[in-house]
Amino acid sequence: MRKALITGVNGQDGSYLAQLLLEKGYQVHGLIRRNSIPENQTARISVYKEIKENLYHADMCDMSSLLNVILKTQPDEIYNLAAQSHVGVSFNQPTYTTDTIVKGTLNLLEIIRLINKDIKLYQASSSEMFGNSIDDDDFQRETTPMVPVSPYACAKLCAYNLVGCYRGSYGIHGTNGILFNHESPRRGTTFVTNKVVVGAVKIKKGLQDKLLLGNLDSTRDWGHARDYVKVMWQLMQLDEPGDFVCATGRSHSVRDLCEYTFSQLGMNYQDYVEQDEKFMRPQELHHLKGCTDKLKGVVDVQFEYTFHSMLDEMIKHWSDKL
Ligand code: NAP
Ligand code: F7E
Repeated sequence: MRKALITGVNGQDGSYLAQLLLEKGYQVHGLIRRNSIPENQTARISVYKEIKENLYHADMCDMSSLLNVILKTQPDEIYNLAAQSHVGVSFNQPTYTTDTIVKGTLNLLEIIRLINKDIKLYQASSSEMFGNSIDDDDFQRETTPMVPVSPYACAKLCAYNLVGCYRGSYGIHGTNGILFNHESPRRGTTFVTNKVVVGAVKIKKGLQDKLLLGNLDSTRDWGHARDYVKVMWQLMQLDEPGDFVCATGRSHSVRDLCEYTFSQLGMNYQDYVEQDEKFMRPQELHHLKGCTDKLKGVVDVQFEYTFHSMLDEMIKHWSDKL
């Protein structure tokens, strides 16, 4: 039985990945943080009974806690998904964001180097690393210059480079998935997709009057987390590690997102959405659209969801729940 360790197992992606790996017959171990409300630690994974006994308290910034978990679990594959993952928050907490991402990734690489170089590492890299660089055809790809514009993205770029450095220097099987935005009903509600869906559903139900947002003109290449965790696993099965963009190749603006969501609920977003300075970032990444030619050369990419079917699922989820 293959063994996987997921850092950030209680996150959006961690929970879907845990489910996928359990279905594939893995023994799945997960790293969680201590929270004063214990239920919050496992909010997204409590349905997966098989991993209940395989959860360990640890923190990405605490190397000894990571070493302890890795020695105990002896994983074949580590999926490093833990991070302070909110770009806006990273401007308020740059040091902590950098610690979780850079120090956390380096801690894992050093442990792998020192105890077992056969452990494969998947690193959750991000399209944010490109910043406002864009190729002439309007896409970002593996060769597009990376010029990050937020503390989060700077940290992700450093971690990305560390994975490449350890791959070249020590032969570690470290793969960077450069994932573009991916969402789901399990997305944190301060990310724009779920914020818009929850806000629109609450307005429809008379629970809220208006929705305050930041920049409506930025565009993102939004996929579904359930589709993207399949790619994470596929990449880890390759003989050769590498750096790969994962995206849908289609882009929509925040305004498009609002328009579609409110119209599906029989409303006009312009009657309810207001811009608020509080949600603007000191520096914005304006446009993201990913080219997956390299990825499609090595794995069979089959996405189940489109932008609209993903939003339909999220709208239904929150309409039922709220
Ligand atoms: P998420 O929902 O925010 O999950 C992040 C997880 O990391 C949470 O479980 C969180 O714990 C954990 N975590 C945070 N700081 C930690 C620390 N210091 N020590 C241990 N665990 C810590 O993020 P996601 O959307 O699933 O994303 C997964 C990874 O992919 C992240 O690294 C993110 O930066 C990256 N990424 C995401 C996207 C995207 O669009 N979703 C795109 C590209 C890259 P709690 O559960 O206790 O909060
Ligand atoms: O913002 C704009 C905001 O916070 C998307 C993370 O998973 O994907 C995510 O980062 C866009 C930005 O995601 C609000 O300015 C407008 O242009 O949902 P988001 P993100 O910043 O793209 C990347 C790939 C990651 O790696 C990250 O971990 O929407 N926007 N108004 C807003 N955004 C938020 N959060 N809240 C607003 O009110």
